[in-house]
Amino acid sequence: MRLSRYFLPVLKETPSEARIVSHRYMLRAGMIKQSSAGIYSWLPLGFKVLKKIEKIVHEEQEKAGHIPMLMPTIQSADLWRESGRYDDYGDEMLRIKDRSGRDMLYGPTNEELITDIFRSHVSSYKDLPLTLYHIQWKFRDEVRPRFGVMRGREFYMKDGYNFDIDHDSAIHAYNRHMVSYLRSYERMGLKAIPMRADSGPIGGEDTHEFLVLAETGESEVFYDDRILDLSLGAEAVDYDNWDECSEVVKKWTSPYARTNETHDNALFDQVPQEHRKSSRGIEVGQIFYFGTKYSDAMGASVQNSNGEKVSVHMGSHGIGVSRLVGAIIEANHDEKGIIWPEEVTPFHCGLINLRQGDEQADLACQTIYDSLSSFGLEVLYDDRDERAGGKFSTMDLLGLPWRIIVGPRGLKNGVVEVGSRRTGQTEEVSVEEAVKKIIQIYQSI
Ligand code: 5CA
Repeated sequence: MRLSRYFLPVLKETPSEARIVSHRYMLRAGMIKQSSAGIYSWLPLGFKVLKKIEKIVHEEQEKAGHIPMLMPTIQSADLWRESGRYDDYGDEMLRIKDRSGRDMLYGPTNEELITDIFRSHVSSYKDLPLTLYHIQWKFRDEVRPRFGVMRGREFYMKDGYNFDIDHDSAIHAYNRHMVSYLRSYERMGLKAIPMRADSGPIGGEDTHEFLVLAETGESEVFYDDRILDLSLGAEAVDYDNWDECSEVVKKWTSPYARTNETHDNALFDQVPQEHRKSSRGIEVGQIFYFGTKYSDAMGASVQNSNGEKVSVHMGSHGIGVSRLVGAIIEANHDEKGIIWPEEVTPFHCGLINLRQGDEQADLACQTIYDSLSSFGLEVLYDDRDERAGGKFSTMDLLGLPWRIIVGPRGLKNGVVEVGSRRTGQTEEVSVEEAVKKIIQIYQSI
């Protein structure tokens, strides 16, 4: 993409309403624009990142055997009356009347809708286990929408729902979700810690939140810092294997890690003092097992192998897709701007032409642009007729992990500069080597 043809409304001034760094940078880098409190338009650059995160989530869910679908944003109140949550949910639910006076609502989550789909079509244990999920906009009329996309009123969420014949099978689904979530966050370059949490209005006993440590996080967290040494890495986990999934979950849930809602001082005191840490965190996902809460209330049952009718065991599992954009920035930035991890960067490489209109420089840039593009890499080419300083600071703000700088002086010596946004390290190499280097970096991911 040529910057001269893109829509990238970069702000020079720091917007005064933005109190945390991710919100500031998202506004300044032209990623989002507020439309009303807690509701945002995703401008082209922000939209690209949102889609990259969504893609990772889809890929990891499908690997775990979970099936994608799409449910509507607007739901009928009748289903929520069946579960009893229409009254319980309170002012956070946006309630709407259609032209015939029927009560509708903008979905804050989808347990009722999915349970209705399930009970309409599934009646035998032979169709289980089943996990369906979608990625869809949600609305919660938060008392205090703030921090940009971190606590929005309208936000993009992956929510998945498992249906299982018994407790054991549902726990396997819970474990599969934990593993696939850990995998997803790792791919986004994030360290997210599963923490025992409180289930709130969703209900149920077993629940973990996934928290990314950040000073600006809204949750207070307590943990044994040895959990930070854990990573899934390349470890293969067979999602169909109960024991394997359970082992991973045991490993990740053994060190003490809790949010303030479930924090237990006596237990925490048993962690050696040098490993006892408390800080703040951003909740980027939560998984729940709630047994037969919704299936009992809404009559979602199947025949088991003895021909008896039993309520299915369920859980629901959410990832804050739009919140993740902010969380990734909170975890990856410096005073100049964002530093995108390679997996979610909106463009793979920035290209700066120091002397637009110089025949050699223009030609070298075009060669680099075409070569990287033909490998399927996305390049943001700053081809504007602007001073170098302005181009550098825009690139720093946008945070593309790699950049190539092309100027007439370097070209005279047969070199261009390749630089890493994260380390600031640069090297001078030929045009061909620069292209090769960027391709190699992305091939290794
Ligand atoms: N039904 C369950 C699981 S699908 C559920 O709704 N869980 S949740 O309430 O924990 O939401 C899932 C994730 O959505 C949260 O972990 C958080 O990352 C994200 N989220 C929740 N509220 C907001 C909000 N107001 N703005 C942005 N993201 C949010």
